[in-house]
Amino acid sequence: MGPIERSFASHRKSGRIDRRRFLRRLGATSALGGAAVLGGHEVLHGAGLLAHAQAQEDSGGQGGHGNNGHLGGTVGQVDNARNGFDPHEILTDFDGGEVSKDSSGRTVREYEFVTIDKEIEVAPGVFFPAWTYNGRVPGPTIRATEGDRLRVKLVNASAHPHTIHFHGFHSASVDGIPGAGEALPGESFTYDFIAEPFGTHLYHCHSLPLVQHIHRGLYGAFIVDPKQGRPEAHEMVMVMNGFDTNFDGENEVYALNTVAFAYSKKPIEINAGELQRAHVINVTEFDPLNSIHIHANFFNLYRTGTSLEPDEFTDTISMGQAERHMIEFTYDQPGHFIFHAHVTEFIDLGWLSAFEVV
Ligand SMILES: [Cu+2]
Repeated sequence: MGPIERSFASHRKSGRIDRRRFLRRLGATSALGGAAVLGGHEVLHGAGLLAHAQAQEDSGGQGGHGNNGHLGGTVGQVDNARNGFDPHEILTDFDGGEVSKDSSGRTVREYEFVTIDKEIEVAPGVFFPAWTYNGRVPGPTIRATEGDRLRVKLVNASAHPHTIHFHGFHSASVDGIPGAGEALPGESFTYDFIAEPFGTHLYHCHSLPLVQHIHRGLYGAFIVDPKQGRPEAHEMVMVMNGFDTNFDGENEVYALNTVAFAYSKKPIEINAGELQRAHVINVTEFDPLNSIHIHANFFNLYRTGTSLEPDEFTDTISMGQAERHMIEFTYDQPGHFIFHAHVTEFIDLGWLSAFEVV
């Protein structure tokens, strides 16, 4: 048994109610029409997560809603309008900011990020008290070209101090840590730096306690394109995240871009023969690893997106927290192809997705 397995094993023996039983109990509660108050923090009502998957297991694994009912899922729909964001839009809404040129002719991209405390629905009927950049989790996907100047203004409209810490090169004064770029409630701070090196990066809050500030939802993708560009492709951002909805130090819900099963209930439509490029970023707290595996295909892996040539050709990659990679693949034939975490427990808890290749 390696250190990671040992860590999982000791975690499970800790005497807490494990998260599967938690969700099954929750399903049973909601089936009786009740509402659950958990940990003094959360009101969860109508939750069918896992209970549905379990019911299907019990009935021989058949039945189902959507395209992958036999693999589990949730009953009902998350209200994207109430959340204020749609995972299907987050996939491709690259934000180039407010663009201008400085006196030297350099491209300047300006952004305003407002931190807002907001309850979001991460699975049907399962709510999480998030801290957000601009009301969404993950935050806006910043997209720049290597050498562009970024000016990102953080406006803190929440109840806690926050920062934006960018992975990439910048001066110490804009590192986005307490003492160097932290905005107290009601205050603001502007991070001004050059976007480099090129790659698939991330940003996140770095106020203390760090686990709280990241896990609550203060993170997002930061994509820096190489000056010479890359081949034409359909690009997507996939942030692997998890939510500890009862604040017991374990995630109860896993997802790509926040909403459990969003892309298995409504698969991502892609074209056969078209190059797909996904920027995959792991921000999952409380678990040492997350992973991605695509079915019936392999991908070219560009580690951290910092190279023009692939590092590896594979179908599964495991990632520690803040690790991120660019993957490229093409489906030649139409069909329904799932992709998911290969930390398989996460599948049942929401990290199951699918492509509909047309
Ligand atoms: Cu914060």
